[in-house]
Amino acid sequence: MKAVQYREIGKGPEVVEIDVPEPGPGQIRLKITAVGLCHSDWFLMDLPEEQYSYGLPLTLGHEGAGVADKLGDGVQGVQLGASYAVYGPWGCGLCHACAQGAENYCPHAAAMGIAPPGLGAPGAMAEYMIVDDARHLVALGDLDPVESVSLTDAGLTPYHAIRAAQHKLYAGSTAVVIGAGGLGHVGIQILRAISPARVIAVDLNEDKLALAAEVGAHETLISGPETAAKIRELTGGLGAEAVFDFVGAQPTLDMSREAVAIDGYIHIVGIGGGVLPTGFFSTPFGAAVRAPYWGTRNELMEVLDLARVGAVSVHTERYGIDDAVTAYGKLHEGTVRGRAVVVP
Ligand code: NAD
Ligand code: 9ON
Ligand code: ZN
Ligand code: ZN
Repeated sequence: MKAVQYREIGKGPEVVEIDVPEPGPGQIRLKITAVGLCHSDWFLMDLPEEQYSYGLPLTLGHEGAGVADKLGDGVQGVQLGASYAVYGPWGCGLCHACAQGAENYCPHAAAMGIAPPGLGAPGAMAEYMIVDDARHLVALGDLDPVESVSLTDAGLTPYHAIRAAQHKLYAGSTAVVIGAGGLGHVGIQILRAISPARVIAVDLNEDKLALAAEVGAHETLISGPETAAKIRELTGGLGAEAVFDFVGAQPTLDMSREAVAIDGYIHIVGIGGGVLPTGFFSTPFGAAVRAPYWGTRNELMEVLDLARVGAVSVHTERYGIDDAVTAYGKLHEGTVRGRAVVVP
């Protein structure tokens, strides 16, 4: 089968031919119907060898959807031929966090050698993939897999961050979304769907800001050294009750710190390598800073339900598997509008 793999440090993704995998006991083989490209794929492919820990060769793709194609021994509750989304942050399944559906915060996964597909385990950017357990599948039903696959990360991750800040998002409050790319453009829609907050979107790129306005941002601002002051101006000097930074680089973390209100929330979602000093004389009184990771299983169900009622939709660009390298190139240069999705 065809697969898109990262095989050699510094060489970027490659389309290769590999064997179709067989499901072991308890596992499910999916025939992939759609797989999203995330900027984290570039985060790991840009790492120097001494910091790279995802294994090689790595089949990419941590936003996956497919049709159940073959069941390993003992699998129950999965319908052959039915359409599923893959819940990516695989945990041990047994601990307190996993019991709450928060496998994204399983403290045992790494030590047990459990890694998410596409971020250690073979991912979804292939014609087939193996899912380790039925609990990592969520039924898509009638949802179009291409339109909805990115909800497993570009939807789930902002949803998880926004839900944790929801008590700050009362009528009259302001939420700032920094980075209106794959995650950000879905985050804006989630904010509009589940809160009355005013949404200010910030990006370096005018096209991304146009998309942000199209999907519901009330205000859009070009990102730069003056942006935090503009956010303060728009909020009568108070700042934003919640800031969601989908970039996480030093300039955007500085902006987040300068733009957040007293007792506000900063959620650093982007893994851009910046550091945000928190404490007296650095952040406003009461301000909380959090770096959330992905989301929970039940939150994935909820975000898919938001799509079912039409409250959230992913703007997608479709590519065949042979064009995956081109799509990754566009993601790297910042010219994808919304999310690039490969349809094998
Ligand atoms: P993307 O490339 O689709 O979007 C990034 C957006 O940020 C682009 O629109 C770009 O123009 C904008 N941007 C870049 N620099 C900026 C700046 N200085 N100011 C304002 N905007 C700027 O990326 P994505 O796939 O949406 O991922 C966003 C980030 O979130 C990445 O760092 C990714 O690795 C990370 N991520 C984290 C988690 C998590 O669990 N914490 C999950 C998924 C992705
Ligand atoms: O889902 C993503 O994009 C994040 C959570 C991946 C982070 C990592 O492990 O590189
Ligand atoms: Zn991702
Ligand atoms: Zn666990």
